Amino acid sequence: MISNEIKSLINKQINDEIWSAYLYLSMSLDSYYKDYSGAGQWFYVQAMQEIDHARRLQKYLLSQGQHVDLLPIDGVPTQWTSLLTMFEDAMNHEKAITKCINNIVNQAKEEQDYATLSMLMWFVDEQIEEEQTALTMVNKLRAAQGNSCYMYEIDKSMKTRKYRRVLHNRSEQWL
Ligand code: OFO
Repeated sequence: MISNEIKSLINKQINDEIWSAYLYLSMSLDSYYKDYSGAGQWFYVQAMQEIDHARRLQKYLLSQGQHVDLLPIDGVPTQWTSLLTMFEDAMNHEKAITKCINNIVNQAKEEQDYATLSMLMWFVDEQIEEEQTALTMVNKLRAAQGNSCYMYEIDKSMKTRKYRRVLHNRSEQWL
């Protein structure tokens, strides 16, 4: 059974993951508004994946006999001056999320809570990918500054991103 401290950290992390989804949905909508439909698709997929992250944490709390207390969702920015600033914000956000995950890992280590540590390793690996993906996009967009043809190609390539639901058990059920 997990401690109250771990429960409340995971509960807060669920809120952070859902806030991430809200942030990326906002980025998606701002992209579509500015006719960057590739970036719109890319951020939409990202938003859906964040909901999956929240769901994974919810499933873990339930498995530990805990109630999931959904917290209020704060507002998000709604406009960005460029795709580059959008992706820079996304990259910085992912770095902040990594810190939150590491914070829970540290607490679980301190409590010798191996079940939570095991569950969190998926998130540790996921954050490596999340940060790296955002950094790659930032680097591409920095290189494309002032080159509209290259920007067009980058946006087009982002449109190929597809949502693949993160499954949580072998029978491929949601919970
Ligand atoms: Fe859930 O990884 Fe991004 O925020």
